[in-house]
Amino acid sequence: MNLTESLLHSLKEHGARQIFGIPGDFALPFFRIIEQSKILPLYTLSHEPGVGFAADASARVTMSLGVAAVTYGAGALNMVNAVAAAYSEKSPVVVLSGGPGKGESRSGLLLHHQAKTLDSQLQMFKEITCDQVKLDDAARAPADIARVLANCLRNSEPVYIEIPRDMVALPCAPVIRQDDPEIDRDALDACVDEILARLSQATSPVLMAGVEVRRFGLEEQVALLARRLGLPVVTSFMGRGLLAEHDAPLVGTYMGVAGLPEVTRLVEESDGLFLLGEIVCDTNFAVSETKIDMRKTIQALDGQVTIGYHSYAQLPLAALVERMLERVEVHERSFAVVRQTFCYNLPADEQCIAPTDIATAVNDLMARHGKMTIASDMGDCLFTAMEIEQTALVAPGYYATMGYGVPAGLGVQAATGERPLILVGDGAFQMTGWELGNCRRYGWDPIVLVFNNESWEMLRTFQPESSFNDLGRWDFAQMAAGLGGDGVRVSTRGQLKAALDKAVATRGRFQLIDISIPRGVLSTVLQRFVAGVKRINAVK
Ligand code: TPW
Ligand code: MG
Repeated sequence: MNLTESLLHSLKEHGARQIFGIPGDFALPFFRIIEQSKILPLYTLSHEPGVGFAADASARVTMSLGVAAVTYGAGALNMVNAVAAAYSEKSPVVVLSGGPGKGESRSGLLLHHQAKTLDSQLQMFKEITCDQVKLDDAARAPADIARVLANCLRNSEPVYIEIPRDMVALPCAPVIRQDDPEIDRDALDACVDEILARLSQATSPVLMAGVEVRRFGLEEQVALLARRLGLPVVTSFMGRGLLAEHDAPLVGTYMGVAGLPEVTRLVEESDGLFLLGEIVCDTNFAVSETKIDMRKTIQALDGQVTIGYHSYAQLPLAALVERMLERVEVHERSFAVVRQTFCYNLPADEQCIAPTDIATAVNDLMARHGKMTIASDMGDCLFTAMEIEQTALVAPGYYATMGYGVPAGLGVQAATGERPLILVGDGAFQMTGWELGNCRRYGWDPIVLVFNNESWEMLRTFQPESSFNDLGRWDFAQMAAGLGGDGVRVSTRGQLKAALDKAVATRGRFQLIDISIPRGVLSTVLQRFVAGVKRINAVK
């Protein structure tokens, strides 16, 4: 076995299902081994941000490693934003980068793709990954790979592996997977005692489920725990889509001033808020008029539990949930939860289309044809997704990068084989929409809804006086044919309905619906968000 094969087998053993990538001269040798060894399928895309986003989405949707393979410098540095997004939203992406051979590094010449020093790239990725290795020693490589991949899964954060191009084919031993570290059972029990006592003293406890619940594959256990404890469950904006396929007492999505008042009240008035795997960030929590006192909550995140003013270190979420389930008596409490309601039955009339109509049309579609996984970009499309019934969702709800939606949808279809629904604004489509051109080669056929308001509308909402937010009309429907798919432009609700029906019925080619939305027309959720933010800012 050579070094690259040893790495590929280990990636597969740790849960990777495929590799997304773009080669370059520093990466050609290891790409050759990826292709010839057939250990993992390789999907090449067109631009490195797309590679990073596809790998990130595949990690999120399969709850295991996503792999992004690139060349040194121009390739890897093109992917910094996507990896930063994965880091901040806790997606376990493995960056595989080619690198200068050991011999070349000593040549004394500057090498092409080199930024400042030969290690500049490694230094940059240190900032946005939880562990790194340069595989420049074949004897040490198996232990290094085992450590890095274990950390990737344990922390659910990206890692960086650089392969000098003259190392790829050296003989190498297989990687032996690391055992998980021992857990301090006494600390775990003390922690569980304290949490259960707090929750039972509270008059209105609430469980808020965050992305770590999905990253660590705990949705079923958390749904069961909530039922046993009789706790209503909410997700955050970032956690939207969690527990959608599980029997949890799910009330809705907490969005402070932008959310439904009953969900906002439930969370903000709770005297026992249990944040399970929740990223404590502004998009999840800053949009509130009543500031939540984090010191009064119970927070389990990043392998530690914080209760009030003290913390228990090194308690992984899975161990915590498992122990809580063992400790809570087996009978399940039934209690009434008021669930969010959604709109159905879009009239097939001549009216122009508002974002909320798209949510209704998607609800109709899923009611008839079954639920689909949604990949959404940043923009009003993501706020509109909050008006779509609970279904699996991958989206950059916290880091909020544009360009995510299309490549994420491709990542979802590659990883699961299932046809996704992609929601994307015209501005974001301009960034990464071209990646759809790769669908034909691989047989992917996503349904793509472009929210085309000829505008950076979210920005206009906050600063209406700036005309630089006008984008002009791009005819995305026309472009679809050139990219190997079918495109149609719609501007009335009747046309939207008909186009969606046709898209669902047509398999084998991507289906793009370019939806004209008048400028200034926002989803109901984004309207509430903007009004709320303006209210909060007026008080400050
Ligand atoms: C990579 C900043 C946030 S929202 C937005 C911009 C430019 C406008 C989005 O326009 P789009 O959607 O896609 O047409 P909509 O509904 O608002 O009309 N660069 C990156 N990420 C972000 N978030 C920005 C800039 C931004
Ligand atoms: Mg737009």
